[in-house]
Amino acid sequence: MIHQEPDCLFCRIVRGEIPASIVYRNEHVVAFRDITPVASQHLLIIPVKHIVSLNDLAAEDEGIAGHILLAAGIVADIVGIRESGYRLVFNTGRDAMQSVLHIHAHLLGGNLMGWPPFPADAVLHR
Ligand code: DGP
Repeated sequence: MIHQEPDCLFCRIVRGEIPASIVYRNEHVVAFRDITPVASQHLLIIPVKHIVSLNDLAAEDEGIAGHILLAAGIVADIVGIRESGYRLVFNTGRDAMQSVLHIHAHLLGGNLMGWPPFPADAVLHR
């Protein structure tokens, strides 16, 4: 039995209790459109298993981590950005402004992006 949390927003999307625009799923991951897109194509790829963040990945989750990465190319193909390019972002913790505590990869593309991804006047912690 895969671990899930009853009240986790993304676990509820996995279980179909909250509607989402799902573009791909297999037994390990689900990919759906972000409700507040910040790029022309903005998908979230999440594991079926409830894992809070990258910090909480255990050695036994090695396969899940791989399935998230493998899904990125598949989902990019489905939404038509595999060749034009895309970015995969795992917001983790406070400074990265992670807001949903179920690990998710943001798949971003469909338009030219800047680098670095933070404002030029950002205060750097040294
Ligand atoms: P983060 O800030 O990295 O934790 O990203 C969480 C993302 O989840 C954010 O871009 C908005 C998205 N999101 C929040 N609630 C929902 C929802 O109910 N449905 C969908 N599709 N996306 C959501």
